[in-house]
Amino acid sequence: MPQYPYKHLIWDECETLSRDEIRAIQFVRLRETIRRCMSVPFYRKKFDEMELRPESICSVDDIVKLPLTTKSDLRDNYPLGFLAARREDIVRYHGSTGTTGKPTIIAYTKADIELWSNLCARFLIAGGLQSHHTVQVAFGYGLFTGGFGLHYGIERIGAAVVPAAAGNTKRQIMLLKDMQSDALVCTPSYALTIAEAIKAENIDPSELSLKLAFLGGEPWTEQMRETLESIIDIRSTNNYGLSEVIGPGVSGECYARTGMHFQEDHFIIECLDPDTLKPVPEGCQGELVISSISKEAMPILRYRTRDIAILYSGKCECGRETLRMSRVIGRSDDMLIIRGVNIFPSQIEEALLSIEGAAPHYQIILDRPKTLDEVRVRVEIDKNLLSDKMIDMVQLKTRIESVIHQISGLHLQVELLPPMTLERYEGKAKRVIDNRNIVTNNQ
Ligand code: DLL
Repeated sequence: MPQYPYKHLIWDECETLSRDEIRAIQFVRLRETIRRCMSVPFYRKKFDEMELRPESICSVDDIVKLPLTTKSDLRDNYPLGFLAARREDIVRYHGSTGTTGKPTIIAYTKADIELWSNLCARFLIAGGLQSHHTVQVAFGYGLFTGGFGLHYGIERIGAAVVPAAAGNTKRQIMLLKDMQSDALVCTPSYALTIAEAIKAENIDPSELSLKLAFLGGEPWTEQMRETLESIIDIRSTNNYGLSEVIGPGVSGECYARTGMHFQEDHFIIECLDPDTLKPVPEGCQGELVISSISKEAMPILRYRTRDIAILYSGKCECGRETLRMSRVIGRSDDMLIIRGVNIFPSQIEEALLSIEGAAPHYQIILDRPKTLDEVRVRVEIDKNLLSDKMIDMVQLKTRIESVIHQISGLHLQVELLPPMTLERYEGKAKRVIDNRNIVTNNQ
């Protein structure tokens, strides 16, 4: 593995500001963001109720005086209630899945896209990408922020993009070989699938030029990284983000891989106890609460990410002094990430409820036998729907699978069960059995 001189792994000078300089920038941008948020009815109402003005914020620490924002606040204001810019100034929309079939819509102005491209460029450079490289993007392109976000970051650096998009593993491998791609961008589980297919096809890794992988969008472990890097000789880095805040580019590992550096000149990070909503001491697990302080179209204040992680401070050998986060250790809600797609059990329940005779007793079983998530939805059906005709049962199963697909965008395998098969619970029903074991360590 080549040793990179870290001084070349900085995209712009703001990345190596001192803590005091970062705080000064954060203060100015936070006040400006509050001013901008006054045009959003949701925030204006909250500020009025709390008698808050931009002048009430006298330091970054005063951020705790500001209201929190949750996914359901965004949902209640679907699609564009959080817009803080004129509709004609919007140049792009993306979306993220939620508890209902409707996504949360995120809007970007030209300046937001510019900012986002730079944020992605920063973590790509930090992880070793260079302008002469070719990068294969195997993320979905569409409402999901992964594909376009990374695509623009790569172009910003001046590297070449192969926009392969997600899926079709054979074609991914062909392109990796034929285009001599230096880097791969996708979810960690898909990277592992590609690596295992390379191994299964007995392709000599020396036929590839792959040296780097930029992986994110879902939880993964150090073990997965080791397996991946034992199959193909690459250096893989982790990157984190979420649509509501901007998309990928909120934080990312540098080549030293000592946690994901937050881009603190554009985001203010808090780590709170999800129950008391009080800050946890550094080094302890808590829920990340993130404010975006440079966005125009949809700035967001104190967004409860529901992602549980640990924050670390201290200067990294790469020269950055920004806060770093551990891997995402878990969630403070019940959201599942299946093959990179966010889904709530309630979405599956919604699908089942729409079919007479299915539900209310169901169970979602998640496994990762190899590298990709497999999901079985076991559902009890009403005795009136039971039939000894195979065709009836197959039709019912297909109907349920297609409603789940319509609501969640995922093809899940449905297993029909006779009444009273599933265990009954006296307290909370255990609807989800997650055997994937993907959140085991936290570096
Ligand atoms: O997944 C943005 C993204 C795309 C990040 C590509 C990195 C690469 P959403 O679809 O809104 O946005 O999902 C956000 O995904 O709250 C986390 O729970 C999870 N997540 C994202 N990155 C990581 C990561 C994108 N590196 C949700 N490790 C977040 C663990 C991650 N979980």
